[in-house]
Amino acid sequence: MEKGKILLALTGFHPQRWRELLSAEREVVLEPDGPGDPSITYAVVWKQKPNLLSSLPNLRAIFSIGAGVDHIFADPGLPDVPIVRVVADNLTQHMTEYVVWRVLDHHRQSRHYRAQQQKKIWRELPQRPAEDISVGIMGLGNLGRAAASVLLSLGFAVNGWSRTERPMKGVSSYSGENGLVPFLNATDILVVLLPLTPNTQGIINYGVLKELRRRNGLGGAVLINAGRGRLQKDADILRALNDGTLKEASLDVFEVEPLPKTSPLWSHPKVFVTPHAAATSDPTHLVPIMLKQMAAFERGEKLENLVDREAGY
Ligand code: NDP
Ligand code: OXD
Repeated sequence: MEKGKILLALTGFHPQRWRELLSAEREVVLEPDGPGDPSITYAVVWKQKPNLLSSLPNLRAIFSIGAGVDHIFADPGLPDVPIVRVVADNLTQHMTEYVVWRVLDHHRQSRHYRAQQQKKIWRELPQRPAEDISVGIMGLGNLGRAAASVLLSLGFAVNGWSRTERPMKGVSSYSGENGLVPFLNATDILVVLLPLTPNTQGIINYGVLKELRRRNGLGGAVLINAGRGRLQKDADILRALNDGTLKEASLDVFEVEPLPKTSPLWSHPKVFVTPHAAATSDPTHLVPIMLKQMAAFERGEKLENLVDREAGY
């Protein structure tokens, strides 16, 4: 197979470093040479412009620079070529750090200690054992399982929910629509690591939050979302925080990003906001994996980490 060009089509990411690294092995362009450009064989993308890829007659595969691919499926003219997503130790490690950081922050009552510090109050709060807290991971995939195993090693009880059955040692696993309510009823801290698909859009709504367990020593249920913003309904989260359905939330993703300055989530005392930064795609780690995959594909080997088009992730 002949080496073709890579089209690097990134929105919201600076292409410079990706381009430099990809160019070490292949020619990279930021725009096709007009519609129907036959020289492009791969596209490396984040939120590519609609219908940009459909015009490329020799496109062999699309590479997402992230683990999520909803940004690719948003293209109404998506061509029928394989889509590869990111599965990489570096990204997984970052996500595990984020999840463990946020779980421990809520578990060890950071918000209360910060408030006490501001008032110079010296008062020890009760310490609950981690084993009394159930962390429920919604989306027990590559990232969810990695986070689950570290949480287990810290002593937390861990539940997992997935589309198909995903047994994991030490984790109480639930699956499918029928498993959702039992999973929520057994969960104190809900960690969302789902992909955004037509089936998961808006899933984090008031009704779902109402099902969370709140009879633990935490003093209420906690939501941590590092999956995608459109999995959640921001207004429902605010309602749940304001009426006590939720005790606190850590949100890395939002229905609209960047989170509009007018959003009450910014200044809500029970909310911790990060700007979609839980696990950033680092080209230094990801480009060598992509180049290796392209070379293997051209030797006739199978592409890895392929997206299931029907499932949407
Ligand atoms: P995976 O595909 O490995 O895992 C997805 C998990 O979600 C699987 O367990 C899957 O079930 C489950 N799932 C999918 N649809 C449903 C459904 N309808 N009902 C129940 N469970 C469902 O993805 P990753 O773990 O690699 O990544 C997860 C998501 O994290 C990405 O899609 C992306 O949106 C987000 N992300 C966010 C980042 C950030 O910085 N905030 C960084 C990286 C990723 P099954 O196991 O049965 O297939
Ligand atoms: C991803 C992301 O999907 O960074 O990798 O959101």
